[in-house]
Amino acid sequence: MQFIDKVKLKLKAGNGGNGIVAFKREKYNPLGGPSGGDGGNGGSIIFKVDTNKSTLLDLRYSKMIRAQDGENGKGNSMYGASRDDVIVKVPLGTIVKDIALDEVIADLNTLDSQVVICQGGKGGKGNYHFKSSRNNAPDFCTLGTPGEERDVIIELKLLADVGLVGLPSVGKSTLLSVVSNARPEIADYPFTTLKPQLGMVKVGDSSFVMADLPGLIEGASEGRGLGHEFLKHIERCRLIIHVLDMGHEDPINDFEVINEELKRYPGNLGDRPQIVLANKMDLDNAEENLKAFKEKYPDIEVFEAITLINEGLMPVLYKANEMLKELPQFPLYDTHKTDTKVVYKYEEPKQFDIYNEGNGVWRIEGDKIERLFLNTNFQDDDSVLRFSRALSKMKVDEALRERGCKNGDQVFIHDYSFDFMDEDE
Ligand SMILES: Nc1nc2c(ncn2[C@@H]2O[C@H](COP(=O)(O)OP(=O)(O)OP(=O)(O)O)[C@@H](O)[C@H]2O)c(=O)[nH]1
Ligand SMILES: [Mg+2]
Repeated sequence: MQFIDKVKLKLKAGNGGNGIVAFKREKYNPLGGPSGGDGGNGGSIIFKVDTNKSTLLDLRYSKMIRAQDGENGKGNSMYGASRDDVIVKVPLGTIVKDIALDEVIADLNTLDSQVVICQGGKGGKGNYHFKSSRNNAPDFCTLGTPGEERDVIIELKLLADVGLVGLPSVGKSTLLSVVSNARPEIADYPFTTLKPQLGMVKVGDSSFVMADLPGLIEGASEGRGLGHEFLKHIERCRLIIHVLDMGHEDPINDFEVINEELKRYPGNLGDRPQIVLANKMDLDNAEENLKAFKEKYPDIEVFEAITLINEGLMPVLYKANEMLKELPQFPLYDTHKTDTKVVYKYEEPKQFDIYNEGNGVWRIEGDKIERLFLNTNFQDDDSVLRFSRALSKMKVDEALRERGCKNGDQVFIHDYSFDFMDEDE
């Protein structure tokens, strides 16, 4: 299970300042000499890994990052000021893709990774520089070179930090929905959630990724209720929030059943750090059940909540955040390199989903299709042709038609849209 966080940015390094032409005018040296100084260098834009970051959230709001231009040279052979580089701090596991070049230009996958993404321009030379025995009054200078400019897509691949674990219908999806921007399906029947859902949770200045996992049942470790399938996801989470429905008949038993399944799973997920969350404290029996739980497990810290109305959850999030700081990171992903392109091992991506947004507007989402989209340079006809061929190979048109998409309807993939043209009509 991977969470792909994606941000599109414009980057512009500073231009180099221009050299200038100037001559000294001194009292005892009326002819003077060339004295135009050099321009300063423009600032570069550098991406640097910062282990305190685990998300791209703070970049999401900056559409453009630019470094300052170098100052022009001055008289008296004085340099113009060079400008500081802009250091953009990103989480480990960030890759930077240049949209126009259509390739990955940086892969910040080690703790000390630091890459110049846009080189600042060099300052030009003032005429002072060009003084020679043959020309002691040069009247020319050079201009600064422009700073590099790029449109990039920044992507982060990471695993969930926290997994929500518990029996079906205890309120896991409800929890994710109130603490993050994820919108999982919520209903009072078991196995509402069949696939993990991820959301970004912000706590103070930090944030972490929370995974809403399908409910577990007794026998899961032997495969009951898609058990292995579901338990597998928990393996990738550093911390478990064990959610209990305190309105149930016997939450102590529920708690033990789940822990037993975790323990039985190969690799012993029973060792994974847990936070115990007593949910649905609004229900009858809840207080009584909680009391019994605390008597049975006096050493376990229990957090009480009514997730439905977002009550009691802040302390849980803070606790999770604190614990995560101490817990080791798992390796982010396996990579192997071929030439300059970086290839990531994905789980087999889902082809695509089609959403009907009404009024003849449709949206297509899906890992594979979105990657295709990102790899397409829409300024380039060949590239666009390749894109549309790939779409037809994935039978996107057919799927759209089946869902009721009509000629002239608008279909969106990311912020790109095209008019639906059904050739069969
Ligand atoms: N009374 C009460 N009901 C809650 C609370 N939290 C969640 N629920 C309800 O419990 C039911 C199940 O919630 P979900 O969030 O779908 O449960 P889940 O754990 O994700 O369930 P599965 O996906 O099936 O494993 C829903 O009807 C929720 O509205 C709570 O604090 N109090
Ligand atoms: Mg659910």
